[in-house]
Amino acid sequence: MSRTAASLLREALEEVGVRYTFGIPGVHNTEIYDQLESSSSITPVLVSDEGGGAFMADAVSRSGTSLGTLVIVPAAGVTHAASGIAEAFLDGIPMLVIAGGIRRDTGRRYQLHDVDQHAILKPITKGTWLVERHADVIPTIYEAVRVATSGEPGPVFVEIPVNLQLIAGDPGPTPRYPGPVEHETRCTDAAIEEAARLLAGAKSPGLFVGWGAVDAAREVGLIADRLGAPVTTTLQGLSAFPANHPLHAGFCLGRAAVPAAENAFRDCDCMLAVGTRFGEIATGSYGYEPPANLIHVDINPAVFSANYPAKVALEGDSVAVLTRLLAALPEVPAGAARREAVAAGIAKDKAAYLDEWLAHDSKGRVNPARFFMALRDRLESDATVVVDDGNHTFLTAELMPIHRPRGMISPTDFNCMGYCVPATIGAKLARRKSEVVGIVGDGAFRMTGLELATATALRLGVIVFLFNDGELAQIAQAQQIPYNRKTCTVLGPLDVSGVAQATGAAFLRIDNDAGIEAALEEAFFQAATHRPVLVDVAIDYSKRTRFTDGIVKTNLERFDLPTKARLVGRALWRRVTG
Ligand SMILES: Cc1ncc(C[n+]2csc(CCOP(=O)(O)OP(=O)(O)O)c2C)c(N)n1
Ligand SMILES: [Mg+2]
Repeated sequence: MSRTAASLLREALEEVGVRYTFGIPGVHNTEIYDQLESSSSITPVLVSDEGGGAFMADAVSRSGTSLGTLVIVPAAGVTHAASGIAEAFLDGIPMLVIAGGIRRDTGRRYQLHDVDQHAILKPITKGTWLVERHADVIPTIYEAVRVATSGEPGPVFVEIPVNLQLIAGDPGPTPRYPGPVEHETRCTDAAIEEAARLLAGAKSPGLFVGWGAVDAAREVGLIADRLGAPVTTTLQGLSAFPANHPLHAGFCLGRAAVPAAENAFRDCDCMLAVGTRFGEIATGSYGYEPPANLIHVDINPAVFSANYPAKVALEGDSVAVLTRLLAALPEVPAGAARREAVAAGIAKDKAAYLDEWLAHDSKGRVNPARFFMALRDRLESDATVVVDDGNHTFLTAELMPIHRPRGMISPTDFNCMGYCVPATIGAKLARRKSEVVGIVGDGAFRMTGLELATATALRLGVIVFLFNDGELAQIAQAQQIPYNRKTCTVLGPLDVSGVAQATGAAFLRIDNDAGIEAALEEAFFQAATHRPVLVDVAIDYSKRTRFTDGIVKTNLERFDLPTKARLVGRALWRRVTG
């Protein structure tokens, strides 16, 4: 029986288990949208902007419940979505991007939306496909999904020309969906044993975990416990290990890390790194040198020794590799005593760091530590916290304990502002019964804040806390030392309550510490009525994060003497001349 590509696509998406698609209809995909409307398992979601749609799809994938999927128009939809696709690409997040395509059967030139979409997307996807026959629709989707979800995951792109959607054709025999990819380990027993021997023999072992370990918290915990070793995380991997575990040291490494992590890893002589690429943010601008005995576990072999030489490289899915490592790891006699000492040091350092923040005079504005303490108290353990990119990101990383794997998501290596508001929507759709809160900077909010209207339309009770400091603070702070002036980082006025009103969100304001509790109470109450809530927080940014201080120092130190002299000279001159 003849079928259209749109109906074949719907069948493939249903088989794969897609639950939501995000995008905007146009003349090249209305057949697909019409099919999706009839699906009992897929809901097509209309977004305000495809860029927001891509962040929503990303958040769905990060939630781990289904594959985030876009259905967009060619060219203009693709370029709008590109920021979210690229974020997924650099962060290793699977995503299926489907766009309609121009008619390939008319021979006409200069059609609407006619650009080479594959060339645009090639550097930011794991693969792109142009479907040329009806019989290829279903196999292409299965293959694209396999590529998106195997190895280090990432986005994939499939173009389905509109003529195949409109005109029915022979679909051929329907292939069966092979099911989710089975991950294998590609490391020898000898390598596993060598890793176990190094760890067991170390005086001060430590574990460093990224997003690649996000489903391996149990195995990481068992290894850490046996060794009596601290665990620190990358930014993206912040939720890969529960913050309430006594061996959880916190975020980052070296001088960009919270004190508990910096101290716990000061003498580290053997590191087990899992699911991290030792990228710029993960290492605080490469401000930390891992020990020579570096055991690196990753599903993507390209990351081994890319930045720091691995003594032992173990390729494979983190759960599978760590399970084998655990089996090979002997009882470690020194482990128990070390565990006590390490845990005590971490607890002391964490308490002292929190006290340091609480003691900071926020001069009548909201103290970040007080805000996060209250939020943590109020938030359920299985909640999802979504951040954007900015100073608020690192405040969250340093001051907000995350208890659940995948319980915090962040735009990390592509580092794209505008992620938070749409991603809270994606996260909430993926986990409707749990709480989802966003922390967004006032700059990033301007980019995609109108997606709050999408949350209203979907009746999603997400809470977005807008850290309102009037600046693009992460950059303004970095400008302070070398330039001593803030060029293009001071924001003009924005009536935030007006945005809430216009989008249908409930609006609340927190002006100072005294207002935190009541506003949180009201926000969660409003959110429970399936209405988004926008909370304008008069946050105090006068104390810098360890991360910002750490990376600024690391980067300044790295300059050669003449450059340093030039930068310091300019800063001093401006300080004198004003
Ligand atoms: C799309 C994009 N544009 C610019 C930047 C550079 N950038 C990184 S953080 C930042 C400041 C963000 O300001 P805001 O959203 O107010 O957050 P804050 O730092 O004040 O918490 C900027 C401009 C970026 N990462 N992404
Ligand atoms: Mg700001």
